[in-house]
Amino acid sequence: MPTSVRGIVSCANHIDGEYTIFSDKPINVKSNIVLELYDIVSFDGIAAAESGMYTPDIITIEGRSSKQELAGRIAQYVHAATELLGFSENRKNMLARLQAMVKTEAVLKIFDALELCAAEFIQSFFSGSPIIIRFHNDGDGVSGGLAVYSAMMRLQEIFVNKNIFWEMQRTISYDPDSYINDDLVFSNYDSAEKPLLIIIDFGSSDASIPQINDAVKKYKLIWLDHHIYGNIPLFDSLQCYINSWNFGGDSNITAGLIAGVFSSFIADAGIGHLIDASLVSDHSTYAPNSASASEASTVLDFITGTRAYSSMGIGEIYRLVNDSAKMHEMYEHAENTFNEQIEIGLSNLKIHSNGDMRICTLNFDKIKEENRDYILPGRYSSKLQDVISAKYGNAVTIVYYNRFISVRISKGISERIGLISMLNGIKNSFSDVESCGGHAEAASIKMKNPDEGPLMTVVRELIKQIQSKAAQG
Ligand SMILES: [Mn+2]
Repeated sequence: MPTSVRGIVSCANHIDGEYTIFSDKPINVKSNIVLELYDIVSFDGIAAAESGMYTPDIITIEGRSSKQELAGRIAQYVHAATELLGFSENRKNMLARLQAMVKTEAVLKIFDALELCAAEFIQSFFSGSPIIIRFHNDGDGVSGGLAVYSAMMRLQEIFVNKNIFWEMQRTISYDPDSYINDDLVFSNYDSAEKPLLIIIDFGSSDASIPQINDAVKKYKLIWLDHHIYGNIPLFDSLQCYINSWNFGGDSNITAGLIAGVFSSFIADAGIGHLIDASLVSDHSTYAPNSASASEASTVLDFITGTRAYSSMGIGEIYRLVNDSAKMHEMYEHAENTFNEQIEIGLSNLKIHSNGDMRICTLNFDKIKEENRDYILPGRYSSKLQDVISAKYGNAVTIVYYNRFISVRISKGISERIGLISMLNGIKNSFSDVESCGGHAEAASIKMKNPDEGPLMTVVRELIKQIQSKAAQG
């Protein structure tokens, strides 16, 4: 039987003619006439089972509501929905788990800040606002993405928000391309709540600042990160910028952990193993000593760092993670692929040994030419460095390919070498270098052109400077 519905437009998708209408709850409507935000509309219809979408033949626009009237209705609904989700019970459970796992005060401050972020997220979700979630393409980033996906699945059981977009981020900054994409997506909507952008595990760098400054004028931003950033006052003014360093913590409180806590206010189940995978993946001191966590971490690192799996969407990854037989199979495959490719690397390695540290270089083309589903070079150099340093102790691994030089340095010698200032010096004296970045143990150089000549000149200079630093030590 068709029911009569009367409500206020809280979000309009002008491209598809789809709207979120708020009666006593949010519902989806496809309309053949154009509706505007805050229109009061009525119609008779039946919602489709899957999407909850109404497609009435006739919609009547009865008048206009006020912003306050709609805000009041949404607030009332969000309050009730929050109770339905078991927010306060979930809060209690996560707090207890967290206090046992991470014994620092920082985590309690982060916990309080995240409660606010979760409330903002729920509000945006039930308003029907468009939401883009960008997560970094590594084990930590995708664990965080998956945690938010779990929370989203729980919310979708109550109301299907059709305006959700997931993006795996392949750069370490919120770059102009990403910003332009997000701006285009959001420009299709008019919504009572500003569009929401969620950033997980990347972006705390100078290169993000122009885009972030523009974005915060137009969107709501929830930004969960653990990368150290010097320019704290700027981002400190953002209410939902949760970087562990800003709360007296450090990178050991991973982005996946932060995103897991954020999500646990909404969905209590299934978040713990994602947090564990994230901690293992980013070598956190809080990482559990568990076989399943390291298996999950290996798989997530593998599928986000391998060309052949780059088209996997978040939903597909979510189904994989929750299928233990498939996970185990993928783990075997990942281990085999890694081992095979590391073997090729080791046999093509050039060794520029010097005293108490081993300096190795590798042309990544050797890996690429023999493998269809090769591992992304940055991920590969970290793995290779792990193997070399386990075998020989302190080591420097330099992997180069196309326009990039990727450098990995053992913790024990990173202070002595001072990689970042070294790379900045090289950038200033070689005009062929476009940019450089990273941290003391992992950094990279980007050349202006893929010419081998200038690239090899820079590689040789790098080796020379590292050797001279090593000799000083
Ligand atoms: Mn991370």
